[in-house]
Amino acid sequence: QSIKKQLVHALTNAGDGYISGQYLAEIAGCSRTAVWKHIDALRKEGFEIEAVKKKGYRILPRKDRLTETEILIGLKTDFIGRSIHAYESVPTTQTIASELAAKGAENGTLVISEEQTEGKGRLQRVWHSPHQGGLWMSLIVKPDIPPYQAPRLTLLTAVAAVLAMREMGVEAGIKWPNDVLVNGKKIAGILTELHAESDQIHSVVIGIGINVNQQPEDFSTDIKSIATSLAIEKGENLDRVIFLQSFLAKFEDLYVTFLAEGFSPIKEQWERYSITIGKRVTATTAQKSLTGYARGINEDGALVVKDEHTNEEQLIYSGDITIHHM
Ligand code: BTX
Repeated sequence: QSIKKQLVHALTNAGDGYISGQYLAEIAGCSRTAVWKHIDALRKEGFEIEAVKKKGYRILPRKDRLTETEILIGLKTDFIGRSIHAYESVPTTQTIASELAAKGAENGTLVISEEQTEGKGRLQRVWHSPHQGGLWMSLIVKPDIPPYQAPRLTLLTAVAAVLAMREMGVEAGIKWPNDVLVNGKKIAGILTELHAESDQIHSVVIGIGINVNQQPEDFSTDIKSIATSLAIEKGENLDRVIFLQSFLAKFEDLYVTFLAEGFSPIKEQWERYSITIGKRVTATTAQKSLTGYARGINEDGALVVKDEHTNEEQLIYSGDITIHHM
């Protein structure tokens, strides 16, 4: 640890210049092989260190890193994202967040990782979460609402994501229940997990995956044609920390509004940005499949579809929908 710290210190103080391995070895009081090993360990922690023959090592400025400090500087929230657990690589932030929640983590705790090796979507699906490309995070909230209202938080989160994207100039829309799309392609996904006992919520873990700086070639073949990122849509890379801070602020605003004023103001915004409402859709649930006109959502976040065969309104609580463009 202390050798690593000395190396970082020496490299950082060298500014744009290079430092030879020999010199680093002298400063740290170790062998050149040990220096090399520590440099390798630092790289694994995310430091970018260049090694050039005959010149030595050079550290590149640390930017766009999702560390606790980077996220806290400039964060404009009261409680969302104030307690941060940031990782380089984890299987999934959802499990870590659930464990922290069980141990009494505070309301608004953020778990975030540069990479997830077992990112989860809904219904056992996979969420691709490559290194550096996106924001993979779980928020722990403890709202004083009955458990049946928890799905409203999924809708609220989608609104927060859309507002943050629109602020960056990307015209995102929401496909019921939780897909955030741009030009018909998926840019973000939301997965809400509830920890409750009978009529009492203990905590809600909201998982949010947002594609930020991936390029088309970064997407694996199975999602290449259906996925997009903010960078692709904008034509330039974004600062993930700034986007994250904006998203967290928007989430907090909506969350506070929801608890104080109820779901109507959230529902109104969700419907405004929805690309599902007013369309002919096919809804597929575990029990049935039906086609009809999507009228809106109800207070529980269920999709209201007017079945075109029976002419009756049906409520869809969970499932997937296909939008038919007429
Ligand atoms: P979903 O079930 O609606 O979407 C999963 C589907 O989306 C996959 O089957 C695949 O087709 C597609 N997909 C997978 N990865 C991506 C991607 N990076 N971009 C676009 N499309 C993709 C949505 O589930 C919920 C996703 C929540 C992800 C967050 S990330 C932080 C937290 N940790 C974790 O493991 N999950 C959540």
